[in-house]
Amino acid sequence: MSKKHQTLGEFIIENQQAFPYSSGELSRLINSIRLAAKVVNHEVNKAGLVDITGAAGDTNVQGEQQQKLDVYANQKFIQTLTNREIVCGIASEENDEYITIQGHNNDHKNKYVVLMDPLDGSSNIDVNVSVGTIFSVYRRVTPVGTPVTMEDFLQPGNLQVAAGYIIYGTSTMLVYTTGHGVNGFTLNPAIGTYYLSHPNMKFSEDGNIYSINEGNYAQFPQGVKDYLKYCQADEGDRPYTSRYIGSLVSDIHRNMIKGGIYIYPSSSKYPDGKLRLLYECNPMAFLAEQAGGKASDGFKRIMDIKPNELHERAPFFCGSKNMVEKAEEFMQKAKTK
Ligand code: P6P
Repeated sequence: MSKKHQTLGEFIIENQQAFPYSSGELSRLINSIRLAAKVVNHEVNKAGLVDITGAAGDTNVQGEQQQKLDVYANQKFIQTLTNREIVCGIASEENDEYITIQGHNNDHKNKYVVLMDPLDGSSNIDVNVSVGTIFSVYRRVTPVGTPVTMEDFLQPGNLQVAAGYIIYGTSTMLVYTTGHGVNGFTLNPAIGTYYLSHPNMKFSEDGNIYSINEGNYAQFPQGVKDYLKYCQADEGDRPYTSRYIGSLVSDIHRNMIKGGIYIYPSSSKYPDGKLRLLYECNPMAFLAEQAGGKASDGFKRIMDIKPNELHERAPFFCGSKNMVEKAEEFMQKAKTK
C-alpha cells in the first residue's frame, strides 16, 4: 500500500517488488522520464527569463509554430530515453517520423516503445500558463532483435503498459499509471526529489465542471450543443461551471482532482477532432480509466480505436464517468435524429 510522502524512487522499488515477473525495465523507464522531467522543469520555470519562449521559427508536423521550449523538451526526453538502453523506439508529436533506437550493441534488444507529446499546451508558455508532457508506453509487437516498425507504434490504447503526464504548474507533478491505479508525485525542486502527494487518484463518478472551447460552438456537432445546453440549464445540480485553460494536461488534472469532463469534439476546422490519438487521447484515457473515469470519442471507447497513422486525431470526451456517459447519450440521440 503506497504511503503518502514516499519518494518516487521508493515507490518504484516497492512496486517493482510487487511485480517480480517484470524485468525492472519499466521501472527504469519511469525513472528516466522522472529525470528528463526535472531537466525540462528547470527550463520551463525560467522560460520568462531566458530567450527560449520565442517561437523557434520552425513548424511541427501539425503545422503549428514550434516554440523553442517545445524543441528543447523534445530533445531532452529523446536524449534521456535513448541513453538508457530501455526503449527500442520513440514517436513524438514534434517529429514527422518515429525514431529507431538500436541500443549500445546495435542489437535492438530493448522491448518498449514510448510515444509522447513533449510539451503540450506550448502556446501557453509565453503567457505563463501551465503546460505539460504526456507519455505513453507499449511493449513492442515485432520481434526483439529487429528494428522497430510502424506496427510497434500503431497499437490500440488498450495495450498500453504505462502512461502519464508531468504538469509544470504552480508545482511540478508527475502523475502516472502502470495499470494498477494512478499516483501523483510532487517535485521538491530544492532537492530534486518527487514525493507521493496524491496517492490513488480518482475521478469522482459525477462532477460539475465542463471544459470545452466554446468559441467553436457554431461548429460543434448537434449532440455537443445539446449536452452544453444540459450543462447550462438551471435545474437540479446545474448549471455546471465552465473551466477551460487550453492546456490539456491542466484541464484534465483539475478535473481529476475536482470532478469534471473535458471535451474536444470534431468541428468543421477539425473534422476528426484536434487532439492526437496516440500522444494525447490514449495516455489520458488510460489514466482516466485507471482513476475510475471514462474516455471516448463521443461514441466508442478511445482505447479500443486501432490507429492507422502516427499523427491521427480523434474527438475526445474524458472525465467523470457519469458526465461522459451523459454526453454520449446526447451524441447518440442527435445521431439517431
Ligand atoms: P484550442 C494544446 O495545443 C492542445 O493540444 C491541448 O493541450 C488543449 O486542450 C487544446 O489543444 C487547446 O485547443 O483549439 O482550444 O486552443
